[in-house]
Amino acid sequence: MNSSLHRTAESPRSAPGFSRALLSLASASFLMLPWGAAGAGGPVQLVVQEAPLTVLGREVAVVAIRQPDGTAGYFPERGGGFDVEVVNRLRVPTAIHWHGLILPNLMDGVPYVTQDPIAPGASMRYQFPLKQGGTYWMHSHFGLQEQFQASAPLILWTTDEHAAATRQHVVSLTDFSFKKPGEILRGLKAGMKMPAMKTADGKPAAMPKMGDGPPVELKAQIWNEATRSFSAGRVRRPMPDIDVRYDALLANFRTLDDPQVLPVSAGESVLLRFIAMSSSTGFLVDTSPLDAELVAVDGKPVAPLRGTVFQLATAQRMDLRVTIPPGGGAFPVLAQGEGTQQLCGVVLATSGASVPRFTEAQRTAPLPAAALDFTQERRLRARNPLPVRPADRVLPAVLGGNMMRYVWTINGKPYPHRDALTVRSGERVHIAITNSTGMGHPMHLHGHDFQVVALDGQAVEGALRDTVLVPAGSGVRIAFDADNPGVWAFHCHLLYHLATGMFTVVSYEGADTRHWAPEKAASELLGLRAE
Ligand SMILES: [Cu+2]
Repeated sequence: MNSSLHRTAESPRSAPGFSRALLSLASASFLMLPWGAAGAGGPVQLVVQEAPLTVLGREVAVVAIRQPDGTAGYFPERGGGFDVEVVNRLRVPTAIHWHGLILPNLMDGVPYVTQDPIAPGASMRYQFPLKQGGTYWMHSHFGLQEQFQASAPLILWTTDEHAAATRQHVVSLTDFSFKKPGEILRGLKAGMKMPAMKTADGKPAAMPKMGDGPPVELKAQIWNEATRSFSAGRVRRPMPDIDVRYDALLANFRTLDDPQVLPVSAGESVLLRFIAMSSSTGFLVDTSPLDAELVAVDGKPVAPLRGTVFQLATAQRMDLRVTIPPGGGAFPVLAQGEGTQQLCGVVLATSGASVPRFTEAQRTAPLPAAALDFTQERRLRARNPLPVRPADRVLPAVLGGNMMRYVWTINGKPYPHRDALTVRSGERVHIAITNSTGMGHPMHLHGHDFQVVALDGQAVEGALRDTVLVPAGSGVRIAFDADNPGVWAFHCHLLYHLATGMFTVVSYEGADTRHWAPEKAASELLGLRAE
């Protein structure tokens, strides 16, 4: 079925037959147009509005973040800086966060931390110099709104990013439920986690813990020392603990029964910018039969790693370079949801290649995907690591939860509270994250690049990131320089964990805390409309 998120209701181009062309607009426009707003006179408008999306034959209302011409997202040149006016055309408040950007604190877009929400009909301007290049994204940070697909690409162009490949495409990966997010959350809180977890008489089954279940056959990413590359492997492990089951996974907002076909040329090198915009799903991305090279994570370059299977946790990004064979053809690139057999994907196709439809059987993976782990993380090396320096401060962050109440915690406390992780300007800070729960948590620090410096107690000179997965029972130590004063969100990026407490702030001594109002945070869970 055609999904039509990028269609503008007001636009004459909204005729259904044009939706395919418009869907590729986000990826095509920045290749062909001098998109920089610099000198164009004023900010680029990003309108947050309801939009129709057809998923599996059913039309639903979602939230789109689009420029007036229908382009989803924002593609600034670094030299021109960031200059956006967010216009709220929803019937509820919103706030849009620029995920991964190093920016002034009050531009960060987090309601009740760095600003008040943007009221219906109101707008807010965000203007600051850009310090980074690469693959980033934007999403609503207001309540559970992100689950309404309120997210979009944010590609920061630099000379290096333009030069990375002559052909570049964005591939956004997300999860979709016909249930409203409020309903999903109420279900989680009621302990009625997912249909598969009900007993035969319909009662909720006991909460399984990671490692509790019997080992089953799963698809996992494995590292081959002989070829020094990643590939798919069959492993026997317990099923990953997944707490939200979705109706579909979407790649560039389309299901696999009508995937987006991305144009490529025979023999050319293509850069695919993957963004995990999902609310609660991690992915195994499979490029086979094409070999790929992982060249950046979270927008930041890494020493290239080859393979056909790569891991992408919720809210992370990765840039994969693939080379199209000289003979051309059609090449599916698939993403499978962690702990599921669900697939989504795009097809890279040379001109004139026949693009076969995915049969019903091909739209479901033969084996569920194993839990994401350190197989890939442990081999990542930052191209531009932090200068070597001892830690001035080590902050523990113990991830916990109470499954009977569906409450998630950092250092034993569910947000909201006023116990910030405090740092002082000029310090090298480590956060030692340990995960005492049975689920993996993708932890995101706002406003800073951090480096992964230890995995399960073993020192690594790992990747620079803004989001790192801490698998069940594991530990990750991250390092960053406290050089950007403010009050910065630090949280699990699984939406229902963040909404039920796995959230805190890193606060600089003496920072402007006027917008930080934790007591208001949990009271505003509205998404598309008042539910
Ligand atoms: Cu979490």
